[in-house]
Amino acid sequence: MTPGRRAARTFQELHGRAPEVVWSAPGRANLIGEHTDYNGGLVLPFALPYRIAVAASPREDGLVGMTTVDDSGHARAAAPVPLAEVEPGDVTGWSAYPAGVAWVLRDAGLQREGVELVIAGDVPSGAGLSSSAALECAVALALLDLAGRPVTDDSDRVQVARWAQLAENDFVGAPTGVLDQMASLCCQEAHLLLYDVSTEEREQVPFDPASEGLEVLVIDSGTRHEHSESGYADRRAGCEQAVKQLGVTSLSAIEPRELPERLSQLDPALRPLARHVVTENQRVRDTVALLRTGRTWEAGALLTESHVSLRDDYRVSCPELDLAVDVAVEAGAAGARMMGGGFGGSGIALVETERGPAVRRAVTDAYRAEGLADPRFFSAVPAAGAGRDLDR
Ligand code: GAF
Repeated sequence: MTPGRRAARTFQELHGRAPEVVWSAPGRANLIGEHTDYNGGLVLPFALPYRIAVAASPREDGLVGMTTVDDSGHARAAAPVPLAEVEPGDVTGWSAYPAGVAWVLRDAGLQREGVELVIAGDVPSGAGLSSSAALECAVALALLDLAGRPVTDDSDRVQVARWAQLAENDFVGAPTGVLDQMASLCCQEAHLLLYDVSTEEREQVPFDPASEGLEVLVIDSGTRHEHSESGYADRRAGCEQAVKQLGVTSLSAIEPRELPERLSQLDPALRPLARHVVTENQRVRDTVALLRTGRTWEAGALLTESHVSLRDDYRVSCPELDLAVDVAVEAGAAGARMMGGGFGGSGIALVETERGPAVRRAVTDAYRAEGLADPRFFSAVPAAGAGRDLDR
């Protein structure tokens, strides 16, 4: 059963009526362009065929009711939140995401009444595939629809992404960029989304690796290191310091040719951060140029360069992701890299479809040899972005 159908059915069972609206939003993979978003740079994500769906109807008592339902039909309700009074810090755990979105829309003057939400999804959680951004986006779209402002126009989606990011930054308290929300809202089937965070320019880049005998293999390392949140916040703060020292608008305003001179003006501890951001933006441009000319295989080398930069300069990888990347490349992948915030989660490898099973086996064997739990794999095909869930 799809998440949308499960959410709608559970809503009916719990509340004795059909939900007024059902919207869903996907998790994401990012081909390349990591830790560039909050530096005003370039990202190149695509939507995964895994989604979070939200079934919703208004409630008259001013409360935000939130229930999740898992694939075996087990429902779990969070304590309802009073919309008019809720403030950051009041809600913790998973329900902080939907409550945060309601809070943002309340302050924007768009959410005036209570609401009942039932949430179902199949985005693997804790795997760095943006299940939380998918949840925020699906909730935002459902609430806007109930408020009489259904989002259909492509241009409204950037605003929704900003609201969802605000919920995550200011209500949940995670200082993330806008990559995940933009991917969930603006990606299209069979395309990558090239997004420039500074200019807000967007472009859909056709992406069909299967037509070149290739696949994007997602490797879930099954690990999540404790310092992932503090590590992310530290890197972000380091980049902000570098911006101040250089007097630039963002690290992405630095051209690759000015990099050596700019680095020499920086505190040595901050140089690797700036180098990663500037070179990563260039790798995104180079990747798009290769894809546009049907040279997808060659883009693999850029993925591996991105990994090396994230590992050595930005220092957000971890031994489990390094192992997956090294072994995938040794086993014949065109390239591989860690993906997302880092310190655990998933990596991706670009592989010839017929070599996929050998790459999976090699990575699994290497994990076993290190006494690690088996990683999980899936072949990721670019799917549709968020929308009204009609499949129910
Ligand atoms: C996480 C964040 F949520 C994104 O905003 C982005 O910074 C990413 O890490 C790194 O590219 O997914």
